[in-house]
Amino acid sequence: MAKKKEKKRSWAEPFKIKVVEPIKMTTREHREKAMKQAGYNTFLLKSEDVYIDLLTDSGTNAMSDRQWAGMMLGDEAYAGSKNFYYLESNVKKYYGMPYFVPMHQGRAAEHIISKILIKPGDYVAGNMYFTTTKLHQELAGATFVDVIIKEAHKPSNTHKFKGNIDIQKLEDLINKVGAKKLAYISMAGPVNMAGGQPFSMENLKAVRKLAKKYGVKMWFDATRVMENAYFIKVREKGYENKSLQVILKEMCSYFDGLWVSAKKDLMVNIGGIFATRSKKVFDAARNMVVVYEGLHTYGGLAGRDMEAMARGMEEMVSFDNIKARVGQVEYLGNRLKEFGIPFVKPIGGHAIFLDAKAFLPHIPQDEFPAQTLAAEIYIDSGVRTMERGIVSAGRNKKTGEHNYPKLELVRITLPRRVYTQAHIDVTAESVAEVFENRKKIKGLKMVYEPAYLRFFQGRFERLK
Ligand code: P70
Repeated sequence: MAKKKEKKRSWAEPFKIKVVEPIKMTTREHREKAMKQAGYNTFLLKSEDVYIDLLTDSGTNAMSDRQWAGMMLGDEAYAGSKNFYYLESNVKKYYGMPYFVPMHQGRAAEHIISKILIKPGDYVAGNMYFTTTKLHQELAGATFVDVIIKEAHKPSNTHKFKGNIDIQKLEDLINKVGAKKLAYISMAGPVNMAGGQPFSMENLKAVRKLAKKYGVKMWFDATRVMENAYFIKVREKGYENKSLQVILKEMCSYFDGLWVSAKKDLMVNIGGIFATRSKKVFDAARNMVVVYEGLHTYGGLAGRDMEAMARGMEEMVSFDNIKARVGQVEYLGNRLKEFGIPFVKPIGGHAIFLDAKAFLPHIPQDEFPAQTLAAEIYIDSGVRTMERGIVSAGRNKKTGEHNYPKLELVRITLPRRVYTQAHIDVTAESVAEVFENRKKIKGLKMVYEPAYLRFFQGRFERLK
C-alpha cells in the first residue's frame, strides 16, 4: 500500500496580543539625518526614530498578563519583601542553586563574581568572550583566554554545537598557567558573540570532568540558557524526551554558580540573578551587594520586578514558548537565505548574525564593515540592529591596537513575543535591498572613542 503523503501543517505562537504600542515609519531623509546625528552608532539613536527595533532582546520583551498582574503585587518593603522569597524559591526550583542574591541586571553579577573570585594576575577561560563579562574579569585583574572550538570562529561552519569548549585547549591552558592561577572557567550558553550558538551536554560534562581533575571552579553565564536547553533537546541524542525544565536543572548541576541577565529568558524589563551552591561565595556576594546594589533582599530591584521575574521563570521553561521564539529566528534566517544573504550558520537562538565581511568585502575591517552595515540597514528602513565585530572587540590591553575578531557581524535580534511575522518580512526585505546596493556603500572612521565598552557610545563619520 502506498504511504500516505504527510501534510505539512503550520504552527503559531502560543499567545495572542492584548496590548499594542504604536510604532511609526519615517522617511529616508529623516533617517539619514538621525543616523548622522547619532554618529553612525545605532545605540545612539532615539527609539522614537526607530521603526522595528531589533537592537536587542534585553529588557525589550513582552510580559504576559500573568506577569503584569504580578506587578500589582509588589511588596515594596525595604527588607524581606515577599516577592524576594518567592523568587528565591523559584531560583532553587528551576536552576537548582541553593543560594541566591538578586541583582539589578547581569553585569552587576559579573562585577561581583569577578571581584570575589579573581586575584590580579589570574586567568579566566571562556567559550568566546562576552563584552561586559570580559571587561569585569579584566577590571578585577584577570587575563581572559578564549577556549571555544575553532569552528565557532567560522561563520559558514555548520557544527551543531559551536558553543563547545575545546577540551585540549583548556587543558593546555591549565598546564601552562597552573590550575591555581585559573580563577574559574566562564561558560556561556548559548554563546552570544558566536551567533547564539549552544554547547552540548556532552561537552559540558567533559569540561566538568577536567575541572574536577584540576580543582578548577566553573561559573555559568545562564543568560539565555533556555535556548541552549532547547537546542540540546532537539539536537542531542538522549535528550529528545526530556523536558526543558529537566535539561536546565542538569546543565546547572555541573556548575559551582551562575549569573543571569533576567532581561532575556525571564521576559522582564529589568533584573539579574546571582546564584551559587557555595555558602562562602554566597556570603561574600550578599555582603558586597549592599555596597554596590542595595539590600540583599532586593539588590537594586523593586518588589514588583522580582515578582515579574519569578513568574517569567515559570513561563520560560515552556517548550511551546521557546519553540515559537527560536522558530521566529529560523523564519528570519530562511527568508534571508532566499535572498542569498551571508549570515552565521547554523541559525542561532536569539538572533541572526549577518556576516559583514562577506556582505561588504570591499570595506577593510578597520573601516568597520559591521558598524557600517547596521547604519545602512537603519537608513534603508528604520530597522535597528547592532554591530558585533571590531568595535565590540575593543583594543588589546597591552598594545593599544584594535582587536581584530574573526567574526565581523551585525546582529538582528528578536525580542520575545513582540513582533509579528510581517515585521520579520519587512526586515528581511530591507536587508535584501541593502544587499542589492552593497557595492556603493562606503566605510566609516571613528571620531570619538570612550575608554570602556566603546560600541555603546563611540561616534563615527562616513568616509568619502
Ligand atoms: C544584549 C545584552 C547582555 C548580556 C549577555 C550575556 C550573554 C551578560 C550580559 C549582561 C545587552 C548588551 C550588553 C553588552 C553589549 C551589548 C548589549 N546582553 N551575558 O543585547 O547583562 O545587560 O543585564 O547587564 O548577552 O546582548 P546585562
